[in-house]
Amino acid sequence: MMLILVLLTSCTQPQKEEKAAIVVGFSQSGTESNWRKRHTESIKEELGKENYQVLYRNGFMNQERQIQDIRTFIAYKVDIIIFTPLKEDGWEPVLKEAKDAGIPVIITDRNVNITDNSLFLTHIGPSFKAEGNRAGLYAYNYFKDKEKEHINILELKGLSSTSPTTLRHDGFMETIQRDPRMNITLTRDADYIRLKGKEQMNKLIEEGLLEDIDILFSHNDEMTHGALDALDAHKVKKDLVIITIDGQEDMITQLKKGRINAVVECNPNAGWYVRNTISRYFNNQSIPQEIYMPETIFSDQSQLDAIPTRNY
Ligand code: GZL
Repeated sequence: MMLILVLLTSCTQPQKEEKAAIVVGFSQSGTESNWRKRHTESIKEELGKENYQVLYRNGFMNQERQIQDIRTFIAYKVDIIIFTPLKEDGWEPVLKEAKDAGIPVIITDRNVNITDNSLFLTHIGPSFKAEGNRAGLYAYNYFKDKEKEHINILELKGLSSTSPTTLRHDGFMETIQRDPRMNITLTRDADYIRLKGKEQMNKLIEEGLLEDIDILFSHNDEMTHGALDALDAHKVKKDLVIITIDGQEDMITQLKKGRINAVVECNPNAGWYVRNTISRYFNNQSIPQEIYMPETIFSDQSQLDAIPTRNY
């Protein structure tokens, strides 16, 4: 009797549907800096706290590869796509494919240059223009009470046609124009890469072009490290105001040593914001079109021993 009872209940009781785990496709642009590595870790760590299945692809700074990665996610029918665009253009077709497949897309860190905002759910990232503003404001305040006829600036720029490079430059220009003595007299591209920063600075030193430069404004810490490597290699002893962006631990160390003047923070810890946005999406809660990360600036005016340890 008992056996029949067990068989009956087990057959009649519907098997509890195991809710399939949400599948997240995460396409990262590359691994060019410690900042980027932290950005990746932060997102993976936070998504790991949910029982999501995460498919991670590294685009190795190759947009074509990244587009293929996103197409793989679409073919795999993931539930949502997170991606950091290497550059700002060329994304419309694949974002349209994702939309046609009914897959929402969250853009993190760098942004895309598209007109149709329905092609993505939201952008989660820094305010690159504000970072440029803070860098320029530091430069302006540093020289405002100093007697000097001209203030010449060398700008080490990140990868071209990317939102951080464009907006950091625009933000910097916006604030230095308060001082007519200030001008960017030299610009070099180093793609956010340490070795390229070193190569560009080596060339400028060898060509004698560093002589008239008062300020180095560098779009990220990796390129600044490269520039410092070149200055050391050539034993350059020159008063140079150095302003950099990211806030890597090893750059805060240089700030504390007095080697550089200001580190504008670019917050890589997007993980919690991405996790929260995915949760809001699947719970049908509202999501703003733009989610900015909190950031600040550390400089020789800050209480250096109060700067929180960086996790990148
Ligand atoms: C900015 C990010 C930039 C960092 C660099 O959010 O895209 O790319 O500033 C990184 O370190 O290479």
